[in-house]
Amino acid sequence: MSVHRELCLVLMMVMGMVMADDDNRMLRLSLMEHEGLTERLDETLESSIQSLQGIVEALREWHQVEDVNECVEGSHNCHPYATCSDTRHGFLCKCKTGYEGDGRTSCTKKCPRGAFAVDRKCFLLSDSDDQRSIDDAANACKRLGGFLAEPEDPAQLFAEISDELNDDPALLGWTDREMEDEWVGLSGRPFQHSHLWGYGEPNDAGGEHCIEVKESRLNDIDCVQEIRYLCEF
Ligand SMILES: [Ca+2]
Ligand SMILES: [Ca+2]
Ligand SMILES: [Ca+2]
Repeated sequence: MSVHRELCLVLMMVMGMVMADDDNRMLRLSLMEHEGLTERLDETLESSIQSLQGIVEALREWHQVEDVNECVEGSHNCHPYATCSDTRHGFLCKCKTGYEGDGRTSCTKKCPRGAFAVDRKCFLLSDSDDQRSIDDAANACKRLGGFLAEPEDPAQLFAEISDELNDDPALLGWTDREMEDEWVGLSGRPFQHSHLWGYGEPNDAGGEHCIEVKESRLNDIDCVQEIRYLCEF
């Protein structure tokens, strides 16, 4: 082997060692990076497992708590015009048919078009040119799905509709035509609003057996008289 060839071999060996050393450094760096990533993955995994364990524990506790029927024991807070349905760990409130609202704080009567709700009832005042006597008015209300008004709280109703009435009288559904001074509703329900008669009324002047509201007071009138009327739903 010539000296020249030996020298070449030595150089190649040295270069090989240098290159191998570079490869090792790269490998070490890559391993360090990999270890860091693995550590971070482990931490993430551990924290996820802890979260899941927390959820499982909460679900277990939730299932262990004994449910109560709030609707039966009366601890629900459904609106008086709503129905209560028991559910696991709670209850549901739904407004009754004909009412709308959230079932807890409100359930208001769904009124026909043009009518207004007062004290959970709907009332519709006839147009000013739609004037009828008692039986005709009662039939008109019936055709609309209601009846000639016999409000439970007339004072509140009259206050609410005073603007619409604009001091016009309106016919209501009470009469004493069967027996003088024995006032009853066309529905048969008793009349309980004697405190609302106007001054000197009822006076049965010439035979007055029907009732109108005028300026928030009651007055007996002749039943053939045709005036605006109030329907109730
Ligand atoms: Ca329940
Ligand atoms: Ca009378
Ligand atoms: Ca009168």
